[in-house]
Amino acid sequence: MTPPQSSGVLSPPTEAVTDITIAKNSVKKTGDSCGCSSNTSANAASSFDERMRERIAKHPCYSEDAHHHYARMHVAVAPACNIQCNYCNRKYDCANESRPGVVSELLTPEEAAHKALVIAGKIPQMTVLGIAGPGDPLANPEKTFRTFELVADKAPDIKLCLSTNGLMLPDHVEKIKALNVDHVTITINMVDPEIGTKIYPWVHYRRKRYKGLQAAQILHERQMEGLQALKEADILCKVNSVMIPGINDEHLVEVDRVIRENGAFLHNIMPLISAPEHGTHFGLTGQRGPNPKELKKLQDECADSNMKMMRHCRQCRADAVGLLGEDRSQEFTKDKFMEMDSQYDLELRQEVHQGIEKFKEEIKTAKAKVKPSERVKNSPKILVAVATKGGGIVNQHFGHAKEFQIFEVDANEAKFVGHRKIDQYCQGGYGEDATLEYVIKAISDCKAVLVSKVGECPKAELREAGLQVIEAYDVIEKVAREFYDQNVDKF
Ligand code: CLF
Ligand code: SF4
Repeated sequence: MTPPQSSGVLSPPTEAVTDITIAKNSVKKTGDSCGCSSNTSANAASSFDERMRERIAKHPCYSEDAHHHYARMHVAVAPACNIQCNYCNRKYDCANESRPGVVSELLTPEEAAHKALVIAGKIPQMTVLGIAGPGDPLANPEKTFRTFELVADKAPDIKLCLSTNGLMLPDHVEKIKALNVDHVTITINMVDPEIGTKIYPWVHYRRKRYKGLQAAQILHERQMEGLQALKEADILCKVNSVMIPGINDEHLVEVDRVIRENGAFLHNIMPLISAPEHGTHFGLTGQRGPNPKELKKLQDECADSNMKMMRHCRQCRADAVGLLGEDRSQEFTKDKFMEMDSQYDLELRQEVHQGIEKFKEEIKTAKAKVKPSERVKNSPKILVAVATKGGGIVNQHFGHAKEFQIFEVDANEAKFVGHRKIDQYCQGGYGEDATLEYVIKAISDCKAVLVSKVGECPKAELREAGLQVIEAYDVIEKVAREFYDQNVDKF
């Protein structure tokens, strides 16, 4: 088939915004920009919606839309933890908010604040500073809050974010509010302490170690108390849940219901990543994680319950830097960033953000153009795999992709539903056959792969495996919907 034609290409909003180039389309306002896949009731007060939209518009985790454009960074200032999770090995970063098996460089609050200012200057689309480990931020409250104070003082436009297991959250909500931290994540894996006993062997609470049911009971009560307190303080709360097949997978529907009733804004169900080499209890006992199909099924089930569902989490590390799908932490190791000067410039940052917002409007226009005027019922749904460097554009060479974004497409829309990590096919200018086989396997449930370019060899093999190859440089949803319309009779 003929690939959908690009309608021309714009330059990035500023040179400082690296890797963001989008296709040019006429600007026309459309309504929703919230981004998280959701079914918010249509008659919700529009001023409330507008305020909410503003609060999440530049947070790459709280808004799926924002994650194509804005970056986050983490600083690893919080080494201690006060509980034990069976999927965690304390030699590594907190697995509630990080990929297991990763070790971050521990920083003092002063070093962390300097790093944040350096990166705010070098990557102006970095809008959020998160503290997510390597232990639990609220088991290290002085270091966590000192870091936030230092950054807020010098860089007031950076949003502050923290992620906690929740055990000490009720004690700190007032301070969190006072520091203007508007986004807090609690990892809640159960609302039934019996199930909790299979996940948490102990908790350390008020100078005493508790085990078994009592430990899980304390953790559960403190998490619920913390969630309530965040709601009362009007702080946006995301809940992370680790999906552990055979332990809490079926139970997470109930968790979803309870957290929603208690005011959580967003639910992020993450797959357990478990391997013997991580040295965790689950890794050593052979506990498996869910496959992408199982994860999506559970996410769909919970999304049906009207809860906003996060599907774009990358389980990033405690010193992550960049857009969610990329990892630039190695550019900013301690030996490097301590040699760099802070070039934080509020005006420049605001200019860059205005450019990004303009581009987002154009993307919305492109999406609106491929939307049918009336909703089509019962059209078949398919998946497509997309190679992108960000910006909401098909703009990456097949051989350079380290992940594919997965979009579910039907006659009405193309919706982001997840991502698949892969090894890069092209290494040192050559394609690896074994890698290609693995890549094809990772996206074998997709009907097409959308890329900016692909070599003849991998193209032939992808086609042989039943995947159509679409080469384009344009807005993802536009390319995906056009592919769908041109091939719908084959699905
Ligand atoms: Fe970091 Fe977490 Fe804040 Fe985001 S991450 S503290 S909410 S700024 Fe985001 Fe990373 Fe997933 Fe976390 S992709 S692991 S959800
Ligand atoms: Fe590990 Fe995080 Fe659990 Fe603490 S809360 S045990 S650091 S996964």
